[in-house]
Amino acid sequence: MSAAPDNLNPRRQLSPLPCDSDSLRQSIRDALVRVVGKDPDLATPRDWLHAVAFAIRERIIERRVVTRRQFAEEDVKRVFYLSMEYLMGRMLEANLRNMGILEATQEALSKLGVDFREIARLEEDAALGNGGLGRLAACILESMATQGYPGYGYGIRYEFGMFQQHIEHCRQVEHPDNWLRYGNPWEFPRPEKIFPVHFYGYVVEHHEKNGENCYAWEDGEEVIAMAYDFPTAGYERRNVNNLRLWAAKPTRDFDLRYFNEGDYIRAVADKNESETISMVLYPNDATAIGKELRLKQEYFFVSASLQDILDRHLKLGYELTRLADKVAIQLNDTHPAIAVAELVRLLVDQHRLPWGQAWEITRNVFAYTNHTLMPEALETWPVALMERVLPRHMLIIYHINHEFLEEVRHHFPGEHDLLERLSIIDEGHGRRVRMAHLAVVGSHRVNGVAALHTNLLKETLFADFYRVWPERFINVTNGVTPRLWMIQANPPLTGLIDSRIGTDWKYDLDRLKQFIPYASDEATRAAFREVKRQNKERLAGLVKRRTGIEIRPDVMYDVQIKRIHEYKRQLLKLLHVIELYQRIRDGEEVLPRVVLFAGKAAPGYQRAKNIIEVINQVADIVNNDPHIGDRLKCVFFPNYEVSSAAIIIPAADLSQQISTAGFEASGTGNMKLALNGALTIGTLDGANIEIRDAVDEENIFIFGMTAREVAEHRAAGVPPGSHLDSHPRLRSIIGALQSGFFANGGRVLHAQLATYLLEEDPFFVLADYAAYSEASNRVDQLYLDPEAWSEAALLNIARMSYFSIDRTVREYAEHVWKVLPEPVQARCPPPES
Ligand code: NBG
Repeated sequence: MSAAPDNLNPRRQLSPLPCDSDSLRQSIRDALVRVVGKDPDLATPRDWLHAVAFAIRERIIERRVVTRRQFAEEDVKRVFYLSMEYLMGRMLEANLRNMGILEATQEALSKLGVDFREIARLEEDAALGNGGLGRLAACILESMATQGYPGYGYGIRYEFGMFQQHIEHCRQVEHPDNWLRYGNPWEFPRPEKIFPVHFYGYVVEHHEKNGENCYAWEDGEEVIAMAYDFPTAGYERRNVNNLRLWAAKPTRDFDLRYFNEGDYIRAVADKNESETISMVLYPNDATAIGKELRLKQEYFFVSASLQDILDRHLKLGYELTRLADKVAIQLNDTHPAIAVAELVRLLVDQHRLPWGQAWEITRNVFAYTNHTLMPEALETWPVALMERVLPRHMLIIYHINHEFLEEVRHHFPGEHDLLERLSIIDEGHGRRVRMAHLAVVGSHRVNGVAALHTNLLKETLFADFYRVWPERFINVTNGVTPRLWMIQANPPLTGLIDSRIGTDWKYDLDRLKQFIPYASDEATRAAFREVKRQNKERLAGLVKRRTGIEIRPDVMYDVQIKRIHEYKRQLLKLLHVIELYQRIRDGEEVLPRVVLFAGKAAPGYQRAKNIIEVINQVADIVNNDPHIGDRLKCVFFPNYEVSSAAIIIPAADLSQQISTAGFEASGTGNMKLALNGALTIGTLDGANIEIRDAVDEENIFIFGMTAREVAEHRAAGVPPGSHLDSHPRLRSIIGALQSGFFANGGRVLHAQLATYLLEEDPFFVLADYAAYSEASNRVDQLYLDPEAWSEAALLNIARMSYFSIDRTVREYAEHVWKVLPEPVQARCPPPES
């Protein structure tokens, strides 16, 4: 590398592209012709979208180069985030805003006669994730860039992301998400950044002269991981970090053997088989999957990422013994937990470090975030499968487990049960590898994602580990990025806040506290109601386009938007819709409202799919009943994704966070909604508890059993049906399901759901119903007083600063990663210069 200053070294000179609207217009038009290859006279809106993306990415990548150089020069410690999922959503507006050139670009486009809104809507969501876990990963990347942390994301470039949900005859129908159909202008393919990833085969043990054993992993198959880079820009032209996604490629395009034998078809078939590894995202939210392909995906991206990390470390001139000084790796849930064994393998087998040293480095490098307590969601792999697919890793895991259990035996002599419970190998269920145990043993920090969740981890799932290593467990409550979830999603509210307290809060959400006094200001409250009305009109337009249902903008918008899962209790809300329907039919005066559900059900999760079907059938009856008119509308909004969330959330008045206490690790939708001035009706679950502490009890509607009470209730074995005895309304709601009143001829499903509730009800819908209905009445009472409601909503907004993802990332940086921010300062002109 040359030591000459950049301005003297022609190779290192960067003359940043100007960012004023005239220059942008020029760049966009040039990109249209030279990159997209279209005559402006013939260009389609999608051509323009791609032209803008190409013009913008030139500017982003320039910042990336500057950022990378500064990191190299300053000898920084880097953090690598390993995640199977990134729910990035649309990139155009986020990139423009974060680069500080949104307005200039809009102006440039309007001079070119192109409608920005129209082309922005054409962009496919990058939906490489299922739900909260993937969206959290995206928020963390954005925050690391905004705050200047040297942070890198690693994941998989799935050809097909989260399925597209269509509703046909009330049912969810899954369509493939072919998001790369038109190409992806944001990515930089790196055909030279490739790493081999090995599967199957067997292990041969050699005895070396120095008495140590060494192992060779032989035969089997090899797949190539090829990098695609997605630079991610921090807010206001700060650092640009990189998200590197791996695609699987065959080792050689065609297997020459088959090719030479004339079996062209076979050669191509092998090629396609390698590529299946990065073909599709597993739809999987808190439900178990045990598929060989999934294990291969996990290992594939982990192995490529670790090889890349070690490669970079060595190229920067560091010794491997210093890995933990320069590198922190975060395991996002157990999906990448095989990384623990893979790093040991690379250090011991490839780089020839002694076991003890490799193991110490490994434990100091990794940290693990747990995102769920649901036992069926905790990954375990059959030992036999692991032995076949990753034979070397299985040996390493045995070795790790042996040393670990020896250590435990030493500190807790005589406690055989403890050893069994802690073991990485579960001997009880046909021998399985417990990936969560591997992650805990191989990490120096383990965190839950909300205070309650972390406490429950310590008391239940990881109670034994907590006994062994109490200092390893910490809490880092989740957060959300205000750039997307406020500034981009809700311009009218952003404008209102700016007009009252200035714009500093955008850089430091703590300053949102200055907005608190405005909650008691009548003019601000009135302005807030106007903001909500505008956002509701925007949503009403979208609902009409997507579902054909007309909704009024002048009623309460009551939303439950999240994956469909029994524990999240969409059924509880649905029973309440039936209650409201019956009360209106009984002639009662009921607060007019729109109830909006949105969310996908994992394709193999039949009960969740049934819930969607029943919601849609109830909605059909409710929405078309002339007795009801527009006093109650029930909408199932199809294909919930980041871009539609950004339209629903700002319009919501009421946020349903009604999971069975003890089951929702944190929730982040709860934060986004409160930040946008929706009031929460919720259980004492996940981050709801911390939201209550932040906004104060009187500005949130808490109801139902606590996690402890749920456990007691379960232990007491109360028959679910008994809750009907004291609640005649609940009896008639269940009766309506049993009779098939809403079923439009297909009674069976409704009757089945009723029986399920009466006899099983594993998530205590009936037990919590009375409390929920009572809390909903309190909600309606407050809503009838617009001044009081607006005050509470404004206090929710102003007191949400704790839930900024920037706070979350700072906590990880300080308590887990030990990395410092390295903000890029100079060398890039401000956009308008
Ligand atoms: C989810 C939890 C949510 C939490 C997100 C992000 C999984 C496995 N877990 O409650 O259900 O907010 O993770 O931490 O998707």
